[in-house]
Amino acid sequence: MKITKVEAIPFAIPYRKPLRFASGEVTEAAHVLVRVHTDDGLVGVAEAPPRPFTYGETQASIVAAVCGLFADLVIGLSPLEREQVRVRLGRTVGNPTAKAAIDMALWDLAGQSLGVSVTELLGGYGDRMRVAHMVGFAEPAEMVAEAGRVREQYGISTFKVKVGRRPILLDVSACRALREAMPDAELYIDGNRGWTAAEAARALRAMADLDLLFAEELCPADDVLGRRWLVGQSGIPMYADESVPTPGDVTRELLGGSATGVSIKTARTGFTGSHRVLAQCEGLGVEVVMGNQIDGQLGSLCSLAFGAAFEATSRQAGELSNFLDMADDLLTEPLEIRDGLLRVREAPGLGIDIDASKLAHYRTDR
Ligand code: MUC
Ligand code: MG
Repeated sequence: MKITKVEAIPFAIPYRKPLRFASGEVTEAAHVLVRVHTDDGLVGVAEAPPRPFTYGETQASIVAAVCGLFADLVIGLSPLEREQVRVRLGRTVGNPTAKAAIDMALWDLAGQSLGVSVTELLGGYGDRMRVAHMVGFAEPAEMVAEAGRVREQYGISTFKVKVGRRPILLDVSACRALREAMPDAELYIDGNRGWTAAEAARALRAMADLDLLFAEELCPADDVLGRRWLVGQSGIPMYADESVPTPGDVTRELLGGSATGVSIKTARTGFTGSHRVLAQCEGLGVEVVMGNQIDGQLGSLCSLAFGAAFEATSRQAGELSNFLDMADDLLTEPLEIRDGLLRVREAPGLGIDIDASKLAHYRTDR
C-alpha cells in the first residue's frame, strides 16, 4: 500500500457562541481537513485547527505546508512508515498541527487496512472517556448557567474554567460561583499565559478552598524563574500546555521544575508524538490530561481515540466537548456525549465518514 495523494481542504463552520480565553477567541471553526489517499483506495482523514495565538499557524499556512512542503515527502511511502514520515516532516521546523494531521491520517489508514480501530492499535486500554467541558470567559453568572446546562444536557461534571483576566478577582469570583453552584463537580483552571507569576500566586491563594484539581499554563513559558517559583508554592499540580508543543519542550519544562503535569493534545503532536509525550510523563511519574485544541468532531474523535487507548490518559476526564459550540460539523454520524461519556467508534481506523454535501457546503477553496 502506497500513499498517492495528500489533500488539505480549508473549511469554515460558524460557532453558535464564541469561545473566549486569555490568549484569544474563536468565532468559527476555520480548520483544515487533511486527507491521505492510497493506491488501494483507502482514505485516511484528520483535521488541523489553526491557532495563531498558540503555534503561529493560520489556515493558509497549514494548507501551504501540507500541499507545498509535506505532500511530496510522503507520496510513495507506505502509511505504515510513520517514522520515515516523522523524520522527513521534522526537517521543517514548526507547523505542529499540519504535521499532526498527516500523522493521524496515517494511523487512520493503518487501522482501516488492518480492520482494527486506532484505539486498539495504539494501546487498546478502553472504549470510552469521561468528558470535561471548557467554560470560556463571561460574567460569572453566565459561566455558571453554561456549566449547569452542560451538566443537565450531557451529564458532564468536570469543568475546565478559563482564567487569566485582570483584575484577577473576576476569575476568582467565577470559580467561586461555579464551586458554590456545583459542590460535587471537578473543577480546574487554565490561564492561557494571561497572568504574571505574582498574579497567579495571588489567585491560587484566593482559590485555595475551592478544591481545584490543577491549574494549567497560568503564565508565559518565558517566565522561567517565575514559573518555578509558582510551582514551589502551589498546593495543586501545575500543568503545561502551550509551553510543551514538542517532546523536547516537555523534558525542558518538567526537568526545569516549571510544570508538574502535561496536557497532551493530539492536534499538535498527532498520535506518534503524543505517544512519546505520554511515555516521557509516565517515565517521570507525571500526570497527564487529554487537552483540546478547540477541535471539531473530527479532532475530538482523534483525542478520544488516543485517550481511551491508555490507562494514564483515561484517568482524568478528557477535554472532548468543544464541538458542542459549533453550529454544524462534517461527520455523517455526529458524536454524542451521554452520561458524561464519549465512546470510541468500533469501526476500523478512526471510524470517520465525512458527509460529502456538508464538506461541499463548508469548504472555502471553491
Ligand atoms: C486550551 O487548553 O488552552 C485555547 C488556546 C489553546 O491553545 O488551546 C485552547 C484550549
Ligand atoms: Mg490550555
